[in-house]
Amino acid sequence: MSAERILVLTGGIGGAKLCLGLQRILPPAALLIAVNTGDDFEHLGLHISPDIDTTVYTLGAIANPDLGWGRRDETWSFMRALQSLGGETWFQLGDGDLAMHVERTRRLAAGEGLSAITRDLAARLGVRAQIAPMSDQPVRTIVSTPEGNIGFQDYFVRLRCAPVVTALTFRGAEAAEVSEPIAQALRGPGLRAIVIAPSNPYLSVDPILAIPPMKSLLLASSVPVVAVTPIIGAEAVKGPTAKIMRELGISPSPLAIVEHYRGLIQGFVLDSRDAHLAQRIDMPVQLCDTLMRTIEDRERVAAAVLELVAALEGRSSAPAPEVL
Ligand code: FO1
Repeated sequence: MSAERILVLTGGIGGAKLCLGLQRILPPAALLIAVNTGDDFEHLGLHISPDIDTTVYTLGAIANPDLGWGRRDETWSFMRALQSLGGETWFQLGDGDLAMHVERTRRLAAGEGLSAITRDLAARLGVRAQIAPMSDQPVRTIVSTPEGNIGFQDYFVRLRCAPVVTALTFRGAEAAEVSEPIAQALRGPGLRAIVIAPSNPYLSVDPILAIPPMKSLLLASSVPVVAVTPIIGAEAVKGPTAKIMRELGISPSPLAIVEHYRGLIQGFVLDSRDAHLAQRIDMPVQLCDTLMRTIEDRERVAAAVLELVAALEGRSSAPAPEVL
């Protein structure tokens, strides 16, 4: 079998944009996506998997273009009715989105695994790529703050990332297994490369890497592993990455991201605005405008990733620093 598949490790909105670009330029069945489930939580009696849904909606072309999460052309009758009853409304669930959570929760309660449910729901929504949770077992991101430990969505949505982050832990990761579709891809033939999306390294990618067999399989893999920068200059493209880095005592810069993934990646997609930093990165670097506002932007970043992979193929180790 020729090595054709690209495995992407991703979180929410930024990662989903890259995945859409890849889905558009790769042949069908060539894209497998391992999604962070550390953001999952139980809310209003429902199992909510925000990053899975963001990825499914984006690749199914039904994502809300303004919010990045949730569905386009959404209605909010349920939220209004809940509010009139004095219910909890800090986490917004649109009517169409609610159907996803209700159906997922029903199927989980009936004994189906999250991988199987995700595969089926994504296919029903017209997604061509294969999307799988990082694990079928629960892993929950816990944010430590000076006021105590809080769940991820409490930190991210209810408190709008305001608390200072002193540590992040991934409850359940130690005992979790890699989901079957991802484990099979990492063990078997047919994998061409592994791509770490421009998602938040601390909140979105670290929960994936915190699963011990995932880390071992990634390190044992012989295919190129590359990361796309989530930082341009000293700022995150989106979200609280730079804020969290400062709070954890890390100076926000693409160089810190390279350091964070050291030992795992052999190539790095650096934003063209940071071209002056390329000579300080001791592995092949692909320069690219990594801002993804339009569909063309997403395809451009996806193409840059594949160019870097092509340049790395056949190399057992990275030689001298090089800008591609
Ligand atoms: N993000 C918000 O900022 N506010 C919300 O009310 C909200 C609701 C929501 C509902 C379903 C869903 O799949 C995602 C939702 N998100 C919301 C986004 C989400 O919580 C975060 O973007 C991710 O967890 C971070 O990747």
